[in-house]
Order: sequence, then C-alpha cells, then structure tokens
Amino acid sequence: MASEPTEAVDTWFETEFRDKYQEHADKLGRFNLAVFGKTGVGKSTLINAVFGEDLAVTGIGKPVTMDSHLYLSSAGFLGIYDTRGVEIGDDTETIIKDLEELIRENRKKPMSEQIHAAWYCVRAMDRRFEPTEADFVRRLSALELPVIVVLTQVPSRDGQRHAHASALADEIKAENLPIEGEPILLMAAADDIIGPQHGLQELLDATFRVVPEAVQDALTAAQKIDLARKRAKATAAIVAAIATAGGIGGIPIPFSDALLLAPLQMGLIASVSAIYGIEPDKAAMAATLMPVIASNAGKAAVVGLLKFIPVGGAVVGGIISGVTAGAITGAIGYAWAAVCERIIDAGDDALDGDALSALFNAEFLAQFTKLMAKK
Ligand SMILES: Nc1nc2c(ncn2[C@@H]2O[C@H](COP(=O)(O)OP(=O)(O)OP(=O)(O)O)[C@@H](O)[C@H]2O)c(=O)[nH]1
Ligand SMILES: [Mg+2]
Repeated sequence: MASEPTEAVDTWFETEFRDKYQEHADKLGRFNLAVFGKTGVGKSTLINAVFGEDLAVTGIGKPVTMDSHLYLSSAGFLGIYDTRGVEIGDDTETIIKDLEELIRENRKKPMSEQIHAAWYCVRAMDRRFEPTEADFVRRLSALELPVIVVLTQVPSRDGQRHAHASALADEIKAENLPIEGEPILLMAAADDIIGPQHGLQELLDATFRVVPEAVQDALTAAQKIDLARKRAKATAAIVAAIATAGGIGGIPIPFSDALLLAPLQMGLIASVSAIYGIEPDKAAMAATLMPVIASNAGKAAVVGLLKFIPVGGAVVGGIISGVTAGAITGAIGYAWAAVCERIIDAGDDALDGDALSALFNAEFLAQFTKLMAKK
C-alpha cells in the first residue's frame, strides 16, 4: 500500500523524462562521420577514444543499402560510416561509387542523415602513405566531403612526437592534397612503451571547424573528451531556464507531493542530459537517485535541502518567490550537469548512486547559495 504513490511517481517521472529527452535529442540531431584507412591502423580505437565505447566495441553496423560496402553504425548523436571486407586501393572504385550513391540519395534528406566529415587514418610508424591512398583521399574530397588526415599511433616522449611521424606528415603535406588543414598526429590510447595519449582534442577541434553549424550541437553531445564544450552549451540552457522560472514565480513547495520537479525543471535536466550525450536509460536511472526527484525515501532530503530557503510559512505548502524559484532551478541544472560529467568520467564502470547523489547535493547547495547571493 505505502509504496504505491512512489511507484506512480517513478513511472510518471520515467515517462515524462524520456519524452522530454527525446524532444531535445531530436533537436540536437546526429553527427555522421566516415572513417577510412587500412585495416589495423587504429580506426576503432580512435572512435572509442573520442566517442566512447558504444559503437566501436560492438562493431555492429548495417550495410547502407543492399550490396553496399558501406556500413553505418549509429547510437545516440553519432553515426559512423565505414567499410567492411574491402581494401582502399584494390576496391577504391567500389567504395567511392557506393559513397557517391549514398551522398546523392541523402541530399534530399534532413541534415542529420548526411555525412558531415571524413577521417582518413594512416598508421604513422608504417612510414608509408601510398599513391593509392592519396588517390582515395582526392576522390573523397571530390565528393565534397571535408577530409581530415589522421596519423595514428604516434609515439611521443615529453611532448615530443616521434620524428618518423612528423616526417610522414611532411611528406603528405608535400602532396598538396585537398584536405582540411594539416595531418593530425595522435595517439588514441596510451601505451606503456610507445607513450601517452595525445592529439585527440586537436582532431576534435579540426572536426568542429569543418562540420556545418547545424550539426555542431550533435557533435558536442556525441564526443566524450571536451567537457568544456558541453558545459558551455548546458550553461546556456540553464540560464534560460532560470529566467523562465523567475518569470513564473509563486511556485508552491513541494512542487508536487513527492517531487520538487515541475515540468520546467524536468525539461531542464532532460535537456542537459541530451547536451552531455548521456544515454536516456542511464540518465533516467541516475535522475531517480537524486534527492529532488526521489520519491518517499528522498522526501526528507528535499525538505532538508530547502530548510533555509526563505518561504512564507512552513516549507511544505509554502510559496516561493520568482527569485527563489530561479535559484532552485539553476541549482538543479548545474548540479545535474556535474552529475552528467561524473557519469561521462565513469565511462563503462557501474554508476555509484550514493556518490552521484552526494555530488548532486553538494553542487545543489553551493549553486543555490551562489545564485541567491547574486540577487
Ligand atoms: N596503445 C594503442 N594501441 C592502439 C592504438 N590504435 C590502435 N591500437 C592497437 O592496434 C590494433 C588495431 O587497432 P584497431 O583500432 O582495431 O584498428 P582498425 O583500424 O579498427 O582495424 P580494422 O577494424 O581491422 O580495420 C589493436 O590491437 C589496437 O589495440 C592506440 O592509439 N594506442
Ligand atoms: Mg575496426
């Protein structure tokens, strides 16, 4: 009996959260990247490093059309096009023909169906960039795909990149290929012998420079290495929600029996989750652990958090001003952004619910105090 309202709230939350998340995710769209290079150069390792494990590990991809040698793997805000069982050089004609067809067909489709950029990967220590590879890059570029050349597995020590890799980069530059910027030298995953990870941010920045404005938000959500970009975008959403909440004002506390979340705050955490590119399952699960969302068990925590909020009368059933509503909303948004960053840092490790909600609490209080002091 006693648990019924809790379940009702949880179900309400789950449904509402997913709807809102989807709404925001649809607005962000999808960033589609084509990744080429000879087998074993480190394409999957690179995709893992920049976008997380989901795509490359499973390696699930569907042929784009029947008989096509192009495969599309997609999850969330990212689509990866690659080839299977065909070799650049021997099969260049086949790959280019498939790509050409795909690009032509997709031209009529929305932006999130198009291919936005290509990475052509070469293993630096092979010290070889073959004429057939140069030819492939030219053919790619002729399809009006912005191409970035990536030298993979570049050893480095004390920030100094291996001379062989720089020499290969110079050789490639001397070919005057129609590529975007200079070849990017990187190491996607650290190795005890050949050195630390480097160059990923440079590749990401170069990619941001060539993709259309309309997919920058999707790329921001899809990538996992540049949290500052996500934070900037999330902050804009939070600031807007603060203004909206301030305008509403006069909100009764608690906003509903067991929740401190009105639709506005719910929309905000869904939006921030999408901006950070947190999968909806993970985000919804984590959100139910937060004290502002948790039902019965967490109710005391909510009242505890708010005990110092100036309200007319008792907290429960009280009315708060627009300023306070704005501060609560902002504190929820920023605290939730901190949780999203922690989830990204955790990678594939299981989430520690207690640690996440402790983080949320601490951030909520700090941000709330800061926002109230501003007024
Ligand atoms: N330490 C380290 N190992 C790497 C790196 N890149 C590739 N490797 C290793 O090189 C091997 C091949 O890498 P993959 O990422 O599978 O290469 P791929 O280009 O996806 O290969 P195919 O899917 O066969 O075309 C694996 O054993 C990787 O662990 C890197 O940046 N650092
Ligand atoms: Mg691979």
